[in-house]
Amino acid sequence: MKQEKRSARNAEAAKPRKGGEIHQTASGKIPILTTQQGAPISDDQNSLKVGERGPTTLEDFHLREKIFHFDHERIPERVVHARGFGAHGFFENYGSLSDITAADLFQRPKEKTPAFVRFSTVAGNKGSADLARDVRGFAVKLYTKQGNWDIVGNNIPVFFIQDAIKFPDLIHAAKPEPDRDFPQAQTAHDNFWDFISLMPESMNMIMWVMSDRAIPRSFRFMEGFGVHTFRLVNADGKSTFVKFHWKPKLGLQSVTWNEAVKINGADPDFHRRDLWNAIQSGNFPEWELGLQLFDDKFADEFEFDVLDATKIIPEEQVPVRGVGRLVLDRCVDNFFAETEQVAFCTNNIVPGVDFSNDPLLQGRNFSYLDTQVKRLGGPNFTHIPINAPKCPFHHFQQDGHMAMINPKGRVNYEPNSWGGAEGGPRESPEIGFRSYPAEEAGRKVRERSESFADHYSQARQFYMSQTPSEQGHIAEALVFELSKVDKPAIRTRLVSHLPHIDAGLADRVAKGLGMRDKIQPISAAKAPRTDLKASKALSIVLNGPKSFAGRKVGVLVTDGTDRQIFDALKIAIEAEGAEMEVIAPTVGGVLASNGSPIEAHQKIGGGPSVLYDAVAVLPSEKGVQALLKNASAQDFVADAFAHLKLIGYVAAALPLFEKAGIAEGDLDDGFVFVAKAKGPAAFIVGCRKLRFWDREQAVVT
Ligand code: HDE
Repeated sequence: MKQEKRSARNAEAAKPRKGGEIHQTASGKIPILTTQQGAPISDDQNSLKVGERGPTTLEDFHLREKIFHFDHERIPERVVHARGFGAHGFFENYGSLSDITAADLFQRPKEKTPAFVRFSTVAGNKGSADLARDVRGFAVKLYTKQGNWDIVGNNIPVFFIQDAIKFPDLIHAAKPEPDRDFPQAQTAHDNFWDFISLMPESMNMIMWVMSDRAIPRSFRFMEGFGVHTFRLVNADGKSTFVKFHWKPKLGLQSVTWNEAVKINGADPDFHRRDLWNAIQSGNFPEWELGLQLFDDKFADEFEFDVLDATKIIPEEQVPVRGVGRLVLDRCVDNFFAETEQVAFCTNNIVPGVDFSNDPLLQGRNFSYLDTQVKRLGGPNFTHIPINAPKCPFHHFQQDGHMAMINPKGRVNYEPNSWGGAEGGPRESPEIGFRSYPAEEAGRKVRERSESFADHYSQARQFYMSQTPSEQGHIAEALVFELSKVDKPAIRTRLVSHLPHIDAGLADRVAKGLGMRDKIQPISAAKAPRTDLKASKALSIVLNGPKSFAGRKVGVLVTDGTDRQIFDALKIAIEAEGAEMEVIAPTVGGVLASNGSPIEAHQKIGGGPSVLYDAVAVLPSEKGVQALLKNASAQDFVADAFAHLKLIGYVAAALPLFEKAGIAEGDLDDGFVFVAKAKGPAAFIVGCRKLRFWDREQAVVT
C-alpha cells in the first residue's frame, strides 16, 4: 500500500512541465514556481532524501540553489546613511532659468523630470530606529534628459567638518564604539563628544543637531539642503554660485525628545510608515526647490568663506528663489531593488551645473563613486534600473561584473576610422559637459584657509534665532547627551566652547551637568562676532504650517462613545486634510452610543499618543471606568499633555485626566471641549498650532 502510494507520487512528480507555465485555478492564473534557470518545481516543501528519514542528497539542485541564493541576499549596508527610505516622483520646473544655467531640466516651463529621493539617518545601522537624534539625509536623483543629476543633501544646511580628510574620524567617533559595538544610532557617548570637543569647527553643526531639527516629525515636514556652494553655468559660460534648498509645502515640524524616545519603542518605522502611508493614500508630499544665487562679488564680501560647509548664507542676505517643485507620488515596488541599490554620487552632474572648491565636496566626489563599487559589487551599478539614466547614453565602457547592457558591433574604441553609425558615439564640443574654466593658482599645501577660522559666530547666530522653547531644547539635548559621557574631562572640554556661543547656554548646560567649577572658555582661533542678526528662517516653530493638513489625530473611544460627536470630529479633521485614527480597548472596535460600530485602528497601548499630532479623548461615562485601571490609557493623556499637544475631550474624560495627573486647573488653551456646537471647529483651530509651548513651564519633557 505504502509502496503503491509512493510510486503514484513519483509518477506525478516525473511528469514534465514547461518552465514559466501557468496553473489555471479558481481564483485565476498563477505562475508555476521555477528555479532561477526556469526549471519548474514540483515540491518546495521537502528536500531530496534517500528514504523519507534518510540523508539529503547533494544532487538536490533546487535545495542548493535556494539556500545558496539566500546566503547571498545581503549587500554591504552603507557605511553612513544605512537606514533609509526612498520614493519616486518628479521635479516640475516653474519657468526658464536659461539666463542662469544651461541645465536642460531648467529650460522649459512646466517641464517634468523624473526623480527618486532617499531619506535616511546617518549613524544608525539599517535596522535602527527612525527617531534617533541625527541628521537626516535628503538625497535626490533627477533623471534629466542630459543625464542623471544627484543632489545628495541633508536636512541641515551645514556640516560638522570643513575638510573631507576628517570624515572617517567623525564617523568612527559617532558610530558604536569599536570594542563594545554600542551605543547604536546615538551620539550620546564618550567617543563622539571627545572628538567634537576637539573640533571647534563643528560647533555650528552641533547647535543644529542638538536642536529639534534632528528629531523631525516626518520626512514630509523637513527641509533639505545641498549644503555646499555649487555653480550654475549658462550657455554663454557665465557662472553663478548657488546653494540648493528644498522647502516642504506642509511646513516644518519636529517632535520633542521625550516623544522621540517613546516613538522609537512604539513604532521604530515611524518615518518610513508615514511616508509610505501618505503616498499610498494620495497625499503626495511636496517640496519647493529654492536657489540662493550669488556672484563672486558677494562671495568676496560675505563675512564667511562660501567654500566652508560649516557656514550658511542667511536667507535675509541672499533670498531663496523658488524655481520648481518636487512631488513624491509613487512608492517603490521593491525596497531592495530601488531604495537599497540606488547609488547617489555627488559627481553625477549635468551640463549647466558645476562644483565649487569646497574641500568637503571635492572629497565627496571621490567617496561616492568608490563606495558604490564596494556596495554594489562592481563598476556596472549604473546598469541597475534605479541607477540607469532615462535618457539615451552611448560610450565604450564595457564588460566587468554583471554587465547587463552590452554593445553590439565591432568597434569599442575611439578614435576610429569606421565612420557613420558603425564607428559609434563621438564627443560633442557644443552639447557636451564643460567644466567652468575657473582660474586656479597657488602653492601645493596641506593648510586650512584663514577664512575658515571663525567657528562660533554662526553657532551663536543659530542659537539667537531660536524661540525660547527651542533654545531650551538645545540646552536640554546637550545636557542629555553629555550626561551619558563617562569622562568628566570630555564634558568640561565641550562646555568650554559654549561661552563663545552664548553665556546663558553655557551656564544652563553646566548647571544641568552639575558642574561646580567656573567654566573656563576655550581659546578661540578667531574671536566670535556678536553682530550677526537673528534669522527667522532658522527656527522650526517660526516656520510651522498654516494648516493641520497632512497630520494625524488619535481618537480614544470606548463602548458608548457619543456617535454624533465622533462623526462631527471626523468630518472636521478630514475637511482639514488631516487623518483620524481610532484607538479602542480592543482592535475589534466599539459600539457607539447609538449601538453602531466604530472600527478601531489600534488597541490602547498599540496606539500611544506619541504617534499623533493631536488627540481627542471621547469615552462614555461607563467606558471610562475601565480606562482608569489601564496604564496605557493614562499614558495616552499624560504624554499628550507633556508633549504639549492639543487635547479634545468630553466630560466623561475628566476622571481619566485626573488619574493621569492632570487636574482641572491644568486645562489650558490646549484643551478643547468638543461636546458642544462649534467644538469640532475649535478643535481644528487649536490643532493648527501643533504645540502649546506655554505649557512647557508646567511640564519638563
Ligand atoms: Fe555623505 N556619504 N559623505 N554626506 N551622504 C555617503 O555614500 C561622505 C556628507 C549624504 O541615500 C556614502 O552611497 C564623505 C555631507 C547622504 O544613498 C559615502 C563626506 C552630506 C548620503 C559618503 C560626506 C552628505 C550619504 C555612504 C565628507 C550633505 C546617503 C553610502 C566629505 C551634503 C545617500 C553612499 C543615500 C552617503 C561619504 C559628507 C549626505 C561613504 C566622504 C556634507 C544624504 O560615500
